[in-house]
Amino acid sequence: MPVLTRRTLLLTGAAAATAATLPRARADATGLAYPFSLPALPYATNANEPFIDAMTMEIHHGKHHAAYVTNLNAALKDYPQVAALGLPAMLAQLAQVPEGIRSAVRNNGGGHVNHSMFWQLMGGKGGEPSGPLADAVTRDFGSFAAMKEQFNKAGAGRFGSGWVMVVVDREGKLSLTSTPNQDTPIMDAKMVLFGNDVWEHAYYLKYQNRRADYLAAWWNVVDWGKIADRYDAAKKGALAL
Ligand code: MN3
Repeated sequence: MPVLTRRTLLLTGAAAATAATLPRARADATGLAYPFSLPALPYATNANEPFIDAMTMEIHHGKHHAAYVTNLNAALKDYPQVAALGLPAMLAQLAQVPEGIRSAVRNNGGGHVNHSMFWQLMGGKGGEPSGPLADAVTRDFGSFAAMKEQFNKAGAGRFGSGWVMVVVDREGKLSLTSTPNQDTPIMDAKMVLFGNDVWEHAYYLKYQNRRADYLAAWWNVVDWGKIADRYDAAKKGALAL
């Protein structure tokens, strides 16, 4: 096993300069420090009905997300120096994670951060953002409607499984991206403002093959207050995941 330390990981490689600006994971209720844990849903499993049904939430959170956490902990069991980095730093420096566990960290670590983010943004009433976030949406996408249209198109166009996300930089500039599988923009040292899961497990029980219908319905459960808080945190460099 290569001898990796937080210092050598942070000081080596092309991603080091940007990765060093990412916040460290904290050993708190977010479950983002080793041993990683499944964060509780911040609402009841039926809170997003009728748009997302309770059984989908139960399986998605209690089985799929839980499996990412279990598998990530198992992968890191014999790699305490990697585990000690915390997830954002680990994902931002994947090339330096030992090859034998790199895929497991990528898939399960990505799955853990993506879902931990995803649960936070739902349980809301939809509508539209307000304040500085609304201004940024208009500036960077043209309008709120244009952002939704581009987001839904990117989500529908993601072949197979993955995510559609809006990323934000330290200046508050927004842009759209889509990632395969459980990859996250954190792997490219970018901050995720919000995103939607377009894996079939996120919608198949209710929507079957109609991903576009799921994407359209999802906006009804978005909590724009939570996303506005993430926007403020991102501009301060204080977004935990
Ligand atoms: Mn999922």
